Amino acid sequence: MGDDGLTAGAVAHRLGIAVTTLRTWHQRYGLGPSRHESGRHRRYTEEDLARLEVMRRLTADGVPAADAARFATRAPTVPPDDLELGARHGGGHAIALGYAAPEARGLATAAMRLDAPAMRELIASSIAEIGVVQTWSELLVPVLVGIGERYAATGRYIEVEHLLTRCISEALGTVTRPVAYGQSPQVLLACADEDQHSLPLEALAAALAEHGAACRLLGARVPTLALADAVGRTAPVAVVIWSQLPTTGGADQLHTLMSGVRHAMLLIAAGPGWDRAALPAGTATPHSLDDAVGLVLPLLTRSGSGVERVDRVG
Ligand code: B12
Repeated sequence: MGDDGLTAGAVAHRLGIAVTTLRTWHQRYGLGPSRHESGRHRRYTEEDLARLEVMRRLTADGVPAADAARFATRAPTVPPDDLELGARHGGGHAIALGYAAPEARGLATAAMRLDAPAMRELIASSIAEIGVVQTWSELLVPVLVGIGERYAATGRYIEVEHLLTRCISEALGTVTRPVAYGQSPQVLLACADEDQHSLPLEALAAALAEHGAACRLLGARVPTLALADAVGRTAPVAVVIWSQLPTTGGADQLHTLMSGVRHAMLLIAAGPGWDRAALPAGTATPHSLDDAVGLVLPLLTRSGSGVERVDRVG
């Protein structure tokens, strides 16, 4: 923390709680910022943060807020990072993130508390502030990888993974979708057959929307025949197919799909599951969300569909 202290928003991000909760704790229990600077909003010090961390932990464990606040205001202050570390070393309820932004730590904390409103607020405010691509890579991916590793190591926390996934989907879904009057979206997004990992495509749909580009997102587990039908009926200029797992990344489904395509179309095989050596010739394989956006957008500009969209909803 710099000498200036932290704003309420930054503290809420770090602790993984909503700003409104922070305000309530300040108003009701006096757990507010102690540094006063005239002409500026008051800032939270390291000690304030440590007290609030104690408050957060106790309330998360079910201690009534008033009792937790009494304890938190009396407690000797321990830097929050030490508390996180203690929990992790003891194998407690924390997601190990390695190097990650404080915001990602806040989201991980909210996820472990199964605090859906806080998760939604953290993700939505990040999208509003830094956009979908950066929110995906700096906030969401570290926490998704962390929870995946926690699950692999313990076989537990499926409930955390499911609620986190739900909140990410909801927040990505709030990005305003473009409306291209009289024009059909020219991009199709689908998960490979039997693959349930739709979040990366939801991120792509939201990132494209930020650029004013519309798409059709078919979602999880799309059988090859259904995808071929959709391609035949909508003649997209690009199709992005996501495979997360080696078991869903057989290239045969892409060969089958392409054998029926009669128009110019870029096939994009995204995700770590694909058997890359066996993909149909000309298949693009992006390395990141940003890369995938960069592959799709120029096609839309050329074809005159999507990005020259007219209006926005809302
Ligand atoms: C959320 C999640 C789920 C959710 C998915 C919900 C949803 N709507 O998406 C649910 C609960 C359904 C699920 C189910 C399963 N899952 Co899962 N899941 C995850 C988790 C936590 C996040 C997935 C994700 O979104 N990854 C996206 C990013 C984080 O991953 P990435 O591929 O590394 O992304 C980089 C590149 O691919 C690259 N990139 C390249 N091109 C492009 C293009 C675009 C557009 C983007 C965005 C990125 C990109 O950039 C990315 C960084 O952004 C991962 C953990 C992980 N490390 O991924 C496990 C994980 C993928 N799951 C795993 C497993 C084992 C399963 C199950 C088999 C569990 C079970 N026993 O049932 C099932 C399989 C179901 C199925 N048939 O698909 C394993 C896979 C291990 C393996 N390699 O085989 C993982 C790695 C967890 C683990 N560590 O064990 N899962």
